[in-house]
Amino acid sequence: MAEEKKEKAAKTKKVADPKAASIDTATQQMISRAAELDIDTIFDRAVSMKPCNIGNQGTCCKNCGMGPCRLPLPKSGIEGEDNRKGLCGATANTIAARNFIRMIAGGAAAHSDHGRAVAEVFRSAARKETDAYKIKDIHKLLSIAPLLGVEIKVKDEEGNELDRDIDEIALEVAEAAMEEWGKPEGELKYLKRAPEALYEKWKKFGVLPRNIDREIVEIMHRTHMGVDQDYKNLMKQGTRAALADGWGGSMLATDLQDVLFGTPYPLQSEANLGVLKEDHVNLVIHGHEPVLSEIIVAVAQRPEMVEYANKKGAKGIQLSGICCTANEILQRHGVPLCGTFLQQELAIITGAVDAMVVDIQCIFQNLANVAKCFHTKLITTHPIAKMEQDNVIHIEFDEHHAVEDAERIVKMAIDNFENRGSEVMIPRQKNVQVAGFGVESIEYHLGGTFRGTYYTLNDNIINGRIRGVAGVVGCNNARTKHNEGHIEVVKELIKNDVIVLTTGCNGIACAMEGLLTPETAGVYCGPGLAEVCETVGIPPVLHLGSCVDNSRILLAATEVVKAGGLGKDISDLPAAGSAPEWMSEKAISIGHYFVASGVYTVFGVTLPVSGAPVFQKYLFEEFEKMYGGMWDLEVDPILHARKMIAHIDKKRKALGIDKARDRVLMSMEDRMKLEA
Ligand code: SF4
Ligand code: MSK
Repeated sequence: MAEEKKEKAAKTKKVADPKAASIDTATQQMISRAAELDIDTIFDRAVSMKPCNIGNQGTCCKNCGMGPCRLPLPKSGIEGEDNRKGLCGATANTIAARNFIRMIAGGAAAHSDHGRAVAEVFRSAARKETDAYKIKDIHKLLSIAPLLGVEIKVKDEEGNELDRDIDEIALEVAEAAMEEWGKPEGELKYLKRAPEALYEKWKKFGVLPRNIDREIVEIMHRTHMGVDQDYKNLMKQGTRAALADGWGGSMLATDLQDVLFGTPYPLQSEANLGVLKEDHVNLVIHGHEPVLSEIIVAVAQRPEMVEYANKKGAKGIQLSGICCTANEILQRHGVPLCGTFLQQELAIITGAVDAMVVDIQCIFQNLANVAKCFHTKLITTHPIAKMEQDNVIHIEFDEHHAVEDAERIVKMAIDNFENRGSEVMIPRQKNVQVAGFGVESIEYHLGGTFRGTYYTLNDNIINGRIRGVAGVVGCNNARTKHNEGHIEVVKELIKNDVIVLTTGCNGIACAMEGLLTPETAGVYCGPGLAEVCETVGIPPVLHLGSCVDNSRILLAATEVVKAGGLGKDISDLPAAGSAPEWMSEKAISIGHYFVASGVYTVFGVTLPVSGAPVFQKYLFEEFEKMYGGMWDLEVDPILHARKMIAHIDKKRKALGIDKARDRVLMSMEDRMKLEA
């Protein structure tokens, strides 16, 4: 009977259509291979399991044992008073706002805890408790020290200013940074890095974050049954926590990583599953924190390790990455990107991955089930991120024995090379990319050695060659076609002379598509942007790193404000934000700190607020009156990009620089569609 049932289930099992699942041919190929091998992937699960409609609308509350209370929007809509209530009387607005800010708390916690882990390693390095990490970028250390209240000069007895000892500065920076997570009073120190007008807005609306942890804890308190019941007041706390992420935890993570591991500068690499090599040991690194992967990169390059791999019959060791750990080691070492979030199972299905090492965030539990079908060793490394399956090896990483941990992992991958099955299938697709941009390199490339500022970028925005700036970031989402939204949005933007700053999986998608090369400019860009890119030799899509590196976008926008001519606040800039295929709570936190920093931010796929129209209106319209930025949702990628362009044009008009552009690229019909 059981066998019969199994057979029936196998016959009725829904499998993904590769062409409908992804625009990427390597991904399509591997989805087909998974089906041939009868291995279940996220693409199959997405076609066999529908999302919950009420959760999707944001109006399911399970914050107490009397629920879940489910408040779907009636099919006919709401006419007159909205009488929907949970058992306790919570309205749809309250429930949706609570759920929304709990997502912000989840995202801010993930980014900020990542930042804290880096700060702890930084402190160990500053205290000389570990030999594995050293301060690499002294210049950056000296630039952030004063922002954290650490003096970089001392006065001698005669009043002469002398340089302070670097180790002393590093230790004080480490301690000052750690304080930001839990200091008992005051506000986050980095908030003053924002344009003054923006800081004053935050102050006026009472959303200056006090410390990072407190804002997250307070969300959990306020959203507990029977506490905060006003969606506006709930969002005030959501705003505080999101700002504590963007201008706190994430920004500290980026800065301390740059000081420890080096500030990225542009370099060349490759992207997509085709970076795996059949005759090499393939070690794939996946997750978010670069503290372990940095050491793995160093260990894997050691001649004795390469020799060991040769002895085992491999030509060398090929490191590659998935998700944001990948972006971290790409931007500092040129390690190629193996794929985006949705390609993690597919990498193992090539049969060529000897070991996959994961740290935190965005890791599918199903990796363990897929790894079981192959020789791949799956290694978890973080005490807060383990898996229950028995084929998973846990090597707990610690900065005090970082090198030994990395050596064990690299050796394990090498030793496993000989266990590969004969059925290896690596797609050939890969593309060249230039990545590793940041606030400093944009200044250099678009400002030049003499000026070293953002004036040239501003000039090009003012004269209209560059119509505006877009930050396009975020995940893949299995509820929509893999990479389609990312690529169509970005192509539409650059076609209309909007320069794109990218991070996260959008950066990986663009790299796979070949959009991260200077040559792309001549193919896909409007004439203005193409001219600028060709003159300075940069791609029209600048890869700024991982999810925490969205803080680089905030700082780049601040530099543009400072350079002058484009208003006094980030909200004055002809700029917009986007996450076409978001899925993670971190994306909601990022989206909200962009909005609260003055950026019009459009999400694709879905947004869990549609079941509470009043709350949605608050986010989509009323936020603009306070912070200058607001949320939007647009599923169609072309309309998504065009809404961003329309906002950029609105800002150009307000600045009086709309006349500089004589080309009208959107037809009246297009505009009417947008206004409808
Ligand atoms: Fe229902 Fe109120 Fe409990 Fe939420 S808090 S589950 S709305 S009774
Ligand atoms: S990895 S958070 S899927 S961008 Fe940062 Fe990609 Fe989103 Fe994870």
